[in-house]
Amino acid sequence: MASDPISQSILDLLHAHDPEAAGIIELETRRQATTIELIASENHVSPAVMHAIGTCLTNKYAEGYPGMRYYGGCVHHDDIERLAQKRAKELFGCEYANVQPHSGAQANMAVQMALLKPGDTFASLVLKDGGHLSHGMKINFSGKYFNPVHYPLTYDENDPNFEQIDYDAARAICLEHKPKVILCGYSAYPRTIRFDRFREIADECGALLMADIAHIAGLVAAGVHPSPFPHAHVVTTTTHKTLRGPRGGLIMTNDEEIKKKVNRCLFPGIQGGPLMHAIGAKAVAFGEALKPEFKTYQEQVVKNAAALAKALQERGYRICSGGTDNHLMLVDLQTKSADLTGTDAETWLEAAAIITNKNGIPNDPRPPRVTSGLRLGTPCTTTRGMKEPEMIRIADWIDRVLSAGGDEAVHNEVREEVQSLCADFPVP
Ligand code: DSN
Repeated sequence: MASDPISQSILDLLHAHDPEAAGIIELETRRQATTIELIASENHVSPAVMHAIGTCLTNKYAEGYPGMRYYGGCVHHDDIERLAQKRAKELFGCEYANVQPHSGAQANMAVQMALLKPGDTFASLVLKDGGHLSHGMKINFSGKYFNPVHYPLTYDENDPNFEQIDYDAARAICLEHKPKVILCGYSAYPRTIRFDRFREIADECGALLMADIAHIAGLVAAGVHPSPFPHAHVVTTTTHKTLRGPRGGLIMTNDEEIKKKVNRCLFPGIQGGPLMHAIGAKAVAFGEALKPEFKTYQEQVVKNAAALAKALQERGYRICSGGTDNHLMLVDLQTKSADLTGTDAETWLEAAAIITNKNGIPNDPRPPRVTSGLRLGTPCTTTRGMKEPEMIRIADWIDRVLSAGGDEAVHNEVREEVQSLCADFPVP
């Protein structure tokens, strides 16, 4: 039941060849079609991107970079990688792009290895406030081999910037610790990032500015969030979140010396053969993102997030920082019921065909496996063509499920309604 005929014929072929694997993939196709996906870091790619990643480009070793490979037979691989680079540079308005990172974490690792020596200090937002594992978590490479110091959010409820980046405190911490790199860009931060402000701080303390725009890349490409260029010295991203490409990473810079170091650190520093099928699909996705429809899509992503946040607020849920400027929001479940945890909310909503992820909220009293929050995002629902009226229905379903607790009858009732909406808004 894939929604385009080519995907269906590929599934049919797979069924004839390997029914066991095909059966599992078919079930996942059905799961995606019949649930509402609110995980902020996911998206539904176009059939063109989906097919590009399933091509013969996967057959080839192409270690090295275009024109400088360690294997013969790379002529078309050079062309597809150059095309992906050219489109990435046009999309983000920068001089150099490395399209080879297998993921955002690999991209971050390559940049950190390029700009820092073991033991060097860098500044970032801590994971529990919305950062990422690769931004200095103690058991991640970034926290083991380097010395992260963390800048805070504003934790004073009476401050108009409550739960937003405290730029003055960030400046003070950076001036005190003199990090070599300041890292901005986050995984669970609903507000606009002031790249210009971070660059001022970086200049003042002699640091380089690194922006990880994995979550907001699509918004940046479409001009609905300020660009990290020209402020950041180096920018990393994933390609599969709001950017709506295949799973993978991307590194960009305007600085030739940084480009050289980063390229060497990525290959041969931490990666071997690039995933050329993913690079082919990145080229296709970047081509889509250069079209005017992509801007309209991203504008709607932001409008939908605002509508969902407002509808939840009207139903008694506190949205951290008071709202959202981008594609995601953090819902403080404690304001609905003191006993309600992120784990329960995620489980009950999944039973009702609404897929979310539990997420810590700033100053969360509960541990990360439990949490007091949900992170919700609108990239997937918007890709399916849903707009503000559907966001209000979704808020209503969320409230019904969470108010009913573990009541299975309510889960079943809501699931039927959700599935009926899904049928009207097919996955591409
Ligand atoms: N795991 C991703 C997310 O969900 O935000 C970050 O890489």
